[in-house]
Amino acid sequence: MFRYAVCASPGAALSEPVLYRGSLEKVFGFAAGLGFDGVEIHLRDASEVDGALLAALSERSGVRVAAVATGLARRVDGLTMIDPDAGARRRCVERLKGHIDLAAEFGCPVVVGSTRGSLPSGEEGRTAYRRLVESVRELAQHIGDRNCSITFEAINRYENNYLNTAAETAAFLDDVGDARVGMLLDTYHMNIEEPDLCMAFWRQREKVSHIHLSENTRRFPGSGAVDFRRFLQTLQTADYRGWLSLECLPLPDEETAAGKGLAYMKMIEEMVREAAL
Ligand code: LER
Ligand code: MN
Repeated sequence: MFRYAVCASPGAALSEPVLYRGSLEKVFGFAAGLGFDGVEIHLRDASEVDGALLAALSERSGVRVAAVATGLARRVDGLTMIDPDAGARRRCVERLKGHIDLAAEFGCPVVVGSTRGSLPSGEEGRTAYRRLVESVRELAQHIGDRNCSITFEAINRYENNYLNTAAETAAFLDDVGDARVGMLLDTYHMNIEEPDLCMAFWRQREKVSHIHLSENTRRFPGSGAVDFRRFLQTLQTADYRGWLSLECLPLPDEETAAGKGLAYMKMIEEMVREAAL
């Protein structure tokens, strides 16, 4: 059985692909009611949430904290690990260490992606890339031997101008060279960047530690053109053990998107498992 999570955030803008906004009580209540196994929490800063409250809500609802995501640190506060200003780079790395400390309390991965920024051209770009490698190594070292990891996301070219495909991201992970850093694949970004989603996943299956699900339109699974049946078949063949996290726009509204998206994925999973018998 795959494990499904839903993305939520206390303060994200409506344009962000998270399904639930607002109080954590509401988020965990909805997630439990709909049958999700986990909640992926998107935060600009770890101080936005109280770790003890999060632990109590998770315990009470039986819904796990699936991941802590960091992209809002860039999209709201403009922080990147490649900023030409050394002070701004440091603020970004320290901010992400806060996310790691929170995630480590729950033994879950930290999603890192948007804070890589976009590279300038030429020598400056090569310097910025080296800074990114160094920063991600520093973050991995910050994890130490705690039960946590970084899952680094391949993101489409319109949001970040490098590390767009699974293969490019795999080469970056080789440069980082730390087993605590794996790969996140997101079907929305893959649909833009990859000729074949299943092949892209299959080639990097040893590295993939987390998956975001949404349609080509970034709406809930089952409302668009992504072939989730073939995708789940591929995950099953690869014996994928990470989370499947619904990272979709709250359209037409959050409950419809979360409810229909999860029901669709579970139905597809059942079909795939029965076909394999
Ligand atoms: C973050 O997981 C992501 O996929 C970004 O595209 C959010 O804008
Ligand atoms: Mn994503």
